[in-house]
Amino acid sequence: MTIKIYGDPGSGSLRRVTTAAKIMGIEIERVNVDLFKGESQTDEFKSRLNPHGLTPVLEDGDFILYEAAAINLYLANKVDSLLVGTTEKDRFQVLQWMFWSGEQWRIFATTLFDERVGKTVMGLSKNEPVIAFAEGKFRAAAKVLNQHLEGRKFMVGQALTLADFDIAGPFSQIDRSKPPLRDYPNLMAWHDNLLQSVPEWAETKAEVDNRMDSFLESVGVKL
Ligand SMILES: N[C@@H](CCC(=O)N[C@@H](CS)C(=O)NCC(=O)O)C(=O)O
Repeated sequence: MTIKIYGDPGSGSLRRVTTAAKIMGIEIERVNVDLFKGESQTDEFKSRLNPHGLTPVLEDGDFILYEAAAINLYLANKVDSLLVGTTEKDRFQVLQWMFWSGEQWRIFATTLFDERVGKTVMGLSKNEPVIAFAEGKFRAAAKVLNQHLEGRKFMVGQALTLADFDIAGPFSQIDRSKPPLRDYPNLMAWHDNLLQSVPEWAETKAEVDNRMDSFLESVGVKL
């Protein structure tokens, strides 16, 4: 039975999974969830797939799993992928960055998305102190990442791992939610290298951009 992945093509979180699945050669069936129509917030979605009303969600037979990082580890485990790291130490460092990026990195990019994109689409006014707080936290984390990435092509070791996708997540909405990434040259160079050396990451960028830009145009929103 094919593994189903639920999500919206405009989602940077879904993109982390679809990119990794493609690289690992795992066939998935995409199930579209229109987040702008609130399709992840229905009672049916919450009771069957994710009580938090968030995507992506994996369905593998009767097994349901949410959180993109957990889904990627599950997929990697199925095929013994080296995307989890090549040595034991690398594998724990991959986990370190994956856990850290959920709590200390992407959360602030998500806040900037909610404030700058979500609220604009809904016609609500932005909370400037919240934006300033999120930007401050994001910058503190970006500074450390920028130092870590000096002279490196990948987050861990010498090869692409799941940590790269988790850290790269905020680049998905860079021109819309405007996280201050462009002030950190090593981060930008690392991400440019990902786009050039990992065609699957470039493909999913185009998918996110197309979905987001056409949606924003359809509702007359210019950011
Ligand atoms: N920590 C979660 C984040 C998931 C998340 O924020 N998903 C967003 C799309 S990128 C979503 O489904 N939002 C739906 C909503 O808020 O209604 C993960 O990494 O999977």
